[in-house]
Amino acid sequence: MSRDDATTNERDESSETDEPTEAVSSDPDWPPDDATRAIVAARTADGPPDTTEIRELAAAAGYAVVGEVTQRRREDPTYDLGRGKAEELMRLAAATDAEAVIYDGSLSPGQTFSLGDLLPTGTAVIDRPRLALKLFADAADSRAADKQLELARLRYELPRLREAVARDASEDVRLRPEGDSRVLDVEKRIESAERALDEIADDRAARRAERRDAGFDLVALAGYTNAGKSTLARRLADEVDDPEFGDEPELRDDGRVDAERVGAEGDPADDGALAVADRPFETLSTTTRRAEIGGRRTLLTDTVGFLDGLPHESVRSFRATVDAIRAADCALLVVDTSDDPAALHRKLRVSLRAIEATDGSVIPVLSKADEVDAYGLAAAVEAYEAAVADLDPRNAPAVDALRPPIPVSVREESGLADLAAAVADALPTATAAVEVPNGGDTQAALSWAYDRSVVADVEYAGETIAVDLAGRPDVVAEAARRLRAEDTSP
Ligand SMILES: Nc1nc2c(ncn2[C@@H]2O[C@H](COP(=O)(O)OP(=O)(O)O)[C@@H](O)[C@H]2O)c(=O)[nH]1
Ligand SMILES: [Mg+2]
Repeated sequence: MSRDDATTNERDESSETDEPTEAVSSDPDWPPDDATRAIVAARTADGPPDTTEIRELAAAAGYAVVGEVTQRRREDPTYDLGRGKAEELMRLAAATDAEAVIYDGSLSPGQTFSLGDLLPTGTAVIDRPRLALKLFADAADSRAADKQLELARLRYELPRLREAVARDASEDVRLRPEGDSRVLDVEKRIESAERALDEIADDRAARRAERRDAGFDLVALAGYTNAGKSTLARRLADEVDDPEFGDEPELRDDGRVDAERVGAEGDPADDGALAVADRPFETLSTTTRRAEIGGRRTLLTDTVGFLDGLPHESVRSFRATVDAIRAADCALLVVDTSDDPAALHRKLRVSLRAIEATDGSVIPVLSKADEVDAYGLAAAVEAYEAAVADLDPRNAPAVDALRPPIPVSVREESGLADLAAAVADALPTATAAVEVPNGGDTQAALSWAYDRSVVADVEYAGETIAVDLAGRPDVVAEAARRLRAEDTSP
């Protein structure tokens, strides 16, 4: 063992004792009888574990957190936590009658079973991916979302099922997991869910192509859960969409109403609205609305937020989100300015990794800029830039597509014009100038161009019309072709 290892071990041992478990609430009416009592457990190798997010997720999933056990230590192969800490967790679970242990991290199938064996009988072991799947289940609201969720679940369950089968069969070599009918069944269901999702993805891609042909630029909002994506989407949206675009029913009103509510934090009348917005997953379906941004006709897609600790394959299951972002002409990556630098760094890394490579450009939006003063904003920009510089493009390919960040506050209506200008600048643009005779046929071609918002200027000079076109390159080219086609002069 090297000297370094020995030092690590010393620190590990001391941290097992110097971080006491959290005292359980003394309020006799808490937790409510109907809530599932849970203990949160967390381990980090560096720095003290921060359980804020996992507690929020647990609460959103309907758990009452009645205790907490944390440890600063490197991973233990058996329990993830060190043995001593795991036993402390077991005693706390017994003392608090906890029905579940919510683990802030990803447990291997083996660790899940070992921890389950150690804990009082009947205590469920729920790691972060399982908790996320539970939250996703509440949010699934369309066939596509159901399929994505089913696939993510099956992929999560498969290695655990293999482990369970292997445990049962450890004495009997004939009962190996590969041949087990339950394992084969799950594998078959995974294949069929993948096929169904492929079809849905193909339909979506075809619809995106149609929308582009109709002159729309595709803009997607991406980012970590709770970053402020939906609020920004509602603020930017300028009209109600038709159901064909896959909107949630409650979003079919004018989006501005909800955006105004953002300013009402602390107003008891608006508690409900804020509570809903703070739920990590309002919906699993992507939502698309029309929005005129920087003079461009766009379709703005709000996506499901990313979440740390989801296994990569599970994120891939939510491909409606990933596809919408990757296929967008421009993605707005929403980063919460009010996060501390460490959280900002972590969330940016998770988001950029999930986006993977993208063909379009990515505009970082420093959201909730009203939460900080000028000094805090400068610090946030600095933290953002340090985080970007620190990211390895091999792990987070989308880092290469990043443009300069734009601070925005929907609450205070600041930065929105800068954002619009940045979007217009990022979108692919072509221009063309055509001079055509002023006639009925030209008017038809001109109105085609107007419908697709590519007419920048028109000048009538006697018999001829000079038209300046600007906008999506393919639409500009088609508009120019149609106008010239009407030009029958020799
Ligand atoms: N102070 C402040 N809060 C905001 C702003 N925009 C959004 N929020 C709040 O941030 C939380 C998450 O917003 P939401 O749009 O649901 O985030 P999403 O999960 O990324 O879609 C909500 O409580 C919003 O009210 C803003 O400009 N300023
Ligand atoms: Mg949202």
